[in-house]
Amino acid sequence: MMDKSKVDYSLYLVTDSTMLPPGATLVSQVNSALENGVTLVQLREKETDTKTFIEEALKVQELCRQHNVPLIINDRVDVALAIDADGVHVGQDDMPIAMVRKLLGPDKIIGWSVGYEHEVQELAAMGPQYVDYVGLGMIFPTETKKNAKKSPMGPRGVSKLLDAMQASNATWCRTVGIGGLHPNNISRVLYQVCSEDGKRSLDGIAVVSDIMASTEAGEAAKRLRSIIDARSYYFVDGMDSEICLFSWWLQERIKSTKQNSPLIHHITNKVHQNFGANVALALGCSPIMSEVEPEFTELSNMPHATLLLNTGSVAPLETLVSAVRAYNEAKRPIVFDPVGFSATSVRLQLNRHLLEEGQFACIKGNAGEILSLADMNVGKMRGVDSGHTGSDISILVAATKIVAFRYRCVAVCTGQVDVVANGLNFGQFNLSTGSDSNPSQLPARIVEAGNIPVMGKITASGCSLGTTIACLIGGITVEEDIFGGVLLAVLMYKSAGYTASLKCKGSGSFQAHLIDALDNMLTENDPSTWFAKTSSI
Ligand code: 3NM
Ligand code: MG
Repeated sequence: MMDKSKVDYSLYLVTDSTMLPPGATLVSQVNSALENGVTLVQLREKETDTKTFIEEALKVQELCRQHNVPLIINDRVDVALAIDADGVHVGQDDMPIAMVRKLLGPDKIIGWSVGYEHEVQELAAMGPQYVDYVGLGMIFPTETKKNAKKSPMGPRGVSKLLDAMQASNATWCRTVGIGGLHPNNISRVLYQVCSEDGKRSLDGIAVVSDIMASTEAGEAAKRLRSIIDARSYYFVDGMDSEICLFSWWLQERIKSTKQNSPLIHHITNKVHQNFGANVALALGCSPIMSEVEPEFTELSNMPHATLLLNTGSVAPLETLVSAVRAYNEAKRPIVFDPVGFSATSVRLQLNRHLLEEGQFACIKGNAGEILSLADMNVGKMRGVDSGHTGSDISILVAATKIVAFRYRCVAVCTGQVDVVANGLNFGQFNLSTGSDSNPSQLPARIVEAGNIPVMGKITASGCSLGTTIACLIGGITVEEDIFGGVLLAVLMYKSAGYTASLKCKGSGSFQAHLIDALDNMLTENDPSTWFAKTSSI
């Protein structure tokens, strides 16, 4: 007898015989998958006659039993009862849960497809006797589910559903993510998806095509298994997250930027393009401005390619989305600058869409943008850009930490005092139990160099901090980290601003001096002379 409280949901195979590659059968694919780490199998055969379905189900059941893996039947409660399967999975339009439970009895597994918060509320209202696990999706676009009524919710949408489950105390219910999951996005989904109280993450992932359509189903399952078991996600392959602020470390960092001369792909607003390119050149990097979709994949695969995505750009949403996909897939960092995050409804939608779907190494914004991103009351914060009081700073620190946590990134809030918060969690994720921390516990630092009013008199000075961050994290190689790189960039840029403000004769020459200062800082590489200071908060 299966004990349903002990089911391992980590790698859930959902079948579909219509996509089998030549030479493979349903049974052969499931067998290869079971031998390589799949922990749960669902027979989901929409186009098979009942008789054949039952024959196949019995064969799959025998294999599952050999591997001690539960077998779930999609939709067909009658088939599940007839063969004594371990459970049934139903969608929102299938038999109501209460009836399924009545027919199956208390010991079988019931899974339910959930895509919206109101469905989570229904789940919670039913209580623990009904649904054992939910499939949360769809996460990314997929060809597998024909005529899907839902649109992709991205990892962020899944986190919101976990928040709803926490809020309604649906703690008994296990969760798997589904929809468009493949080796190139699974680790970041598991890493990114977490309830905001830090207590709940996905129990596993469910895939159809990645295994069923594979000519090497065993290899496909093995690959997924190793990604899940690694419990880690890196923005740059092989990177760790030791933060070290000794001068020599900063010097090494700068050296590696110089040596690697990262390609800094800008998608940014017109006003920033020229300035950003000059800042990148001053920092020894190669700038490129491209909104040419067909070349994104090629660009993202160039050595040390890094994307600065500034949504003050006028590029269409599809262009921005495909840039994010290309860099996420190539595992190269993206610095996201959501300019005027919620200034208009169009921008809000565009920025939200990108945040729901992508994974960013760094999100940088001014106080207004960071507060909006954290869903904090912006009305109260009017005027924060000019002169913080002590309490203002603590609000900004709290908001920056929320953004860092929610989007699993390093978040930067710029202003007279810059705040940098680290939500990377050392690249680690857990299944089921959340992230070992909540937003308020994240490490954060402030960076200050006094007030530099002339900074606000030139255009795109904030955007060029984005460029600086992209340059410094673009040069990162193994063993080094994003948080340190972002912090270094913030320190460097603020110090350059301070130096330039002493030398300039007005805002026009300030810009030239700012570029000079960055250029000199890179050449001299002596962080002990930099003016800006950082402290933890
Ligand atoms: N259910 P693939 S998405 C069966 O959102 C199914 O509920 C979904 O297939 C949901 O792994 C989906 O090939 C198909 O993308 C997932
Ligand atoms: Mg169904």
